[in-house]
Amino acid sequence: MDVAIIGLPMSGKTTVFNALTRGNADTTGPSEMHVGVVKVADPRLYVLADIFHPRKIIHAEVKYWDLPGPESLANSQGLSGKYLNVLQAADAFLLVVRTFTDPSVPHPTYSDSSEVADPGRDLSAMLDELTLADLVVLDRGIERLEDGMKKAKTTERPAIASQMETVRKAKLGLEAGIPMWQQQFTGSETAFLNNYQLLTFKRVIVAFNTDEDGPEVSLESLGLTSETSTGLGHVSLSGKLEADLAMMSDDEAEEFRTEMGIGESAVSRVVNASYDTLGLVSFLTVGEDEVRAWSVDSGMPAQEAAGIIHTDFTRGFIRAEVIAYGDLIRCGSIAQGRKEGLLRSEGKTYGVKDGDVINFLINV
Ligand SMILES: Nc1nc2c(ncn2[C@@H]2O[C@H](COP(=O)(O)OP(=O)(O)OP(=O)(O)O)[C@@H](O)[C@H]2O)c(=O)[nH]1
Ligand SMILES: [Mg+2]
Repeated sequence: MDVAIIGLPMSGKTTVFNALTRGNADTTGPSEMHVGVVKVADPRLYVLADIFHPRKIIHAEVKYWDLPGPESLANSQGLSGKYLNVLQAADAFLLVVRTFTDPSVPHPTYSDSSEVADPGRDLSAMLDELTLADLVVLDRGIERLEDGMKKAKTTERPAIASQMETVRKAKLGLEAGIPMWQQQFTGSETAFLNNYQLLTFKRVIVAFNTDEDGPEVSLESLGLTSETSTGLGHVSLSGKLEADLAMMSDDEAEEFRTEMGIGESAVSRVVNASYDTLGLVSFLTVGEDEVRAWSVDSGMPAQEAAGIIHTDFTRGFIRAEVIAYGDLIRCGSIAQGRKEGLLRSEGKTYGVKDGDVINFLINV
């Protein structure tokens, strides 16, 4: 999964990136792009490894892309510059919002120290940037369709007219503050709109970057409209503190967390919020070679899930042998699971659930 970290300049994007990836990216110099990979810790893999003794344990991974803040907020091209391709390729956005009050860190727009931390205002500004970037793309699309219409043969016109109607409908929705993912379209409308790679089709997880002793931020307290706040994932974390902890050994960091009364690490909270927001689950595969976790949309048809392991597996799919993780652990082996009737044979359309241990039978 690819997650692009976005947010206003100086909101703490690179600091949060360092906290998540145990990175050491510079937060003092000019802003650059960074990429880092984080393993999604899944303790079930270790339990399975005790049974199967695989050569390797492979965790699911999240790749984080740290981007510079939008170059100019006053400019509608803010998010459509040279990083647009990274934004378009991302599966989700982690939107860092400043909540820390430190007056020594300047805000890009507000200079009065009483104004630097206003999470509701800054979150809305960034969500508006995403919407604005999409509106620019759609306006350009409408222009192109209008040009096409002028040159089109009579027989081609109805198709162009219906595409135009789809784009206008999407535009109206965006102007009413409804992100693309929340708008209702038919299958063919969605297929056409996907050509535009619109940013608000993607889900957003907000990371409120708080002071070290800062309280959790509740979305409800920010006075956002329901169109804006619906479906946003969110976590509160102190980027600076978490980046410091990420530099320590696991034991040291754990001790520190216990002493300071800080809960779960930022990494696992952000990953959990991302999985919840995107509706992702993990299925597991086991064998002598590797024990591995794969993340998929909850309920993804088994045939499609097989294609994540290898694209050829979709075509060659015969059936899936599935046992729930808990059942497998209780039985102690696949053979015992089969004996007890807990290993099920499932077809192409079976919806994959979290913790399914799956063996795909493939015709290659
Ligand atoms: N007090 C405090 N300072 C922070 C926190 N997070 C980031 N900072 C400081 O804010 C400044 C900007 O942090 P960065 O992580 O570089 O912010 P950014 O969003 O990546 O900035 P650009 O890439 O320039 O847009 C740095 O001086 C950080 O040390 C925080 O949680 N608390
Ligand atoms: Mg940065």
